[in-house]
Amino acid sequence: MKSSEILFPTTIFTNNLLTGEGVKNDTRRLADVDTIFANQPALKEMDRQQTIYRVSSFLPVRENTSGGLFFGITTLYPGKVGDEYFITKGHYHSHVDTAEFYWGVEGEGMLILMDLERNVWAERMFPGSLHYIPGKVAHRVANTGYRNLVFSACWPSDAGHDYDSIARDGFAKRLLDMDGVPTLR
Ligand code: M6P
Ligand code: ZN
Repeated sequence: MKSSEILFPTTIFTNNLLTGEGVKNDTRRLADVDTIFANQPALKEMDRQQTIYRVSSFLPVRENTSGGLFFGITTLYPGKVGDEYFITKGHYHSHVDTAEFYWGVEGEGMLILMDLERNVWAERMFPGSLHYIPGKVAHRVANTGYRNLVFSACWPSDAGHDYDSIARDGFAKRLLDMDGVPTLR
């Protein structure tokens, strides 16, 4: 019984990292995500062991629990493979109808979105930008700046990640640095 008790939270969120119960930290190195980039010759010249992003997630319930929520904070480092900005893998949700919030915390970037008809568009990310990602929309983030891009996310615990569709078909457009201007091509 928690009646009248005053509790300390089991999980803490400081310096863009989570610590405590239910926390999972993942590191994505260039070697883990190299197939997502178009310019494979440019990639061959790069240090494939470099980390391109880190994800700290708070998973207070089991994966696939209906009615629960997950929380994450991602730090995406600045850089490019050829003209293409560093990006997250990107995914649809396995339960394709489920939505998600992303919001910008630090740095500058772009949230790249693609619907099931493969229409692609993007929203600018900056500290305080808030993004509602509806169901049936794949989402990936690009760092278009010179500093770390930090963004947070909140999604249903039964959403799941469908990476396979993106691994197979990619996004229909890429975000490229065209003379210093981020451009979808
Ligand atoms: C956000 C959430 C996570 C996701 C992470 C990195 O924090 O959407 O579910 O894992 O971004 O994105 P991805 O899984 O596409 O690499
Ligand atoms: Zn998602």
